[in-house]
Amino acid sequence: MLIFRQLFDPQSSTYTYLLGDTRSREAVLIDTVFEQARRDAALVAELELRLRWTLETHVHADHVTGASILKRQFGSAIALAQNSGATGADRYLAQGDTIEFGMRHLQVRATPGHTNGCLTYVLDDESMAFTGDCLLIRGSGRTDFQHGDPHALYRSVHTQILTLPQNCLLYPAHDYRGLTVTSVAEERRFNPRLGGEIGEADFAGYMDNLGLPHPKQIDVAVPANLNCGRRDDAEVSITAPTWAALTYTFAGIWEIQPNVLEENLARVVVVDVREADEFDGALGHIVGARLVPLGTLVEKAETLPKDKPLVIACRSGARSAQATVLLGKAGFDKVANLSGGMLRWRAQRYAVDGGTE
Ligand SMILES: N[C@@H](CCC(=O)N[C@@H](CS)C(=O)NCC(=O)O)C(=O)O
Ligand SMILES: [Fe+2]
Repeated sequence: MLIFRQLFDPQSSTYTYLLGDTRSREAVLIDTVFEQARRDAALVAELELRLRWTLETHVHADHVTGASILKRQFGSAIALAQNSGATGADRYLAQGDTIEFGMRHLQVRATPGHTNGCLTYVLDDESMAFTGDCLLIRGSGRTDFQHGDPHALYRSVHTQILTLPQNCLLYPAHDYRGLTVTSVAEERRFNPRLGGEIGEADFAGYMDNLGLPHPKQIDVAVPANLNCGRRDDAEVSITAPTWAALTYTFAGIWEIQPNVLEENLARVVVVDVREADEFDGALGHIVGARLVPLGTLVEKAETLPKDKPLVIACRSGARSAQATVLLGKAGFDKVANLSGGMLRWRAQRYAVDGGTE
């Protein structure tokens, strides 16, 4: 069985794909985005996967890859095309290579044209293929920089992609209209640049007249990606909070586990966002916690300290998760949600004021 997720970066309209083998839990990510590495890492952790590889379909011009950050976190190996000109990868790929994850694998096809180092990854049973910026949904990658060549792209599409089974699903690296997936049969019939009877010269004529502005990030992205996403400038924006060992969730919330809160109780302010009767009720409350019911949190926010970390608690961890969002908007940057709320805190037998056994 296969675990499959399609993830989206709205800034660059990039799709990142997660593929995992259910049995061994080994996984690969295709085309990660630097700014989304934390999100991707959270999903890998929540699905209890072991990230073996981060794969690039090419050296991207519009965003920096998250490959190096993910390698630091998971020890995943970085792979991209031999022809990409990139340094610092763990493996350089060429036509016919395979990337294994558990009992599954991806086959590597060289599909140059958008860049000279573009690859398409085809799943072992040919049910899906990841075409990068070679074939886009009803479109194609541009061919006007990074050694792009419309003739090469035309041949790549016709010999390596449209020859796959008709019902093979095709997943691109980008879509600028929110379209998510297509198939070989569809693109053979309906691709306005490459389908039907359109010939190589027709395609080249089309591409030579696209007239697109260069990607906004190209001057940052290409040098960083030529070194597999290693960069100094943005390292700060991706570092985790240091005041305690927090967990970032795929839902987008920073959480603190009960045992970590217990160790840090003296250094944080616990804000309990339940109602007063719950605060004084059967579950009790954490020693020293301040009661600020969720409905009053925004108006009372200015009474909370900004220099100390805030840990937000409620019954189950749901209302407090929303409280962390509201406090984030109110300008608090050291805020964490107590994972599992008072229910888990009590289940793990940590101390409370009040409450019943
Ligand atoms: N406006 C985008 C441009 C993105 C762009 O040029 N994308 C490339 C892929 S890296 C492409 O081939 N686009 C094809 C198209 O827009 O039709 C940006 O600044 O990042
Ligand atoms: Fe691209």
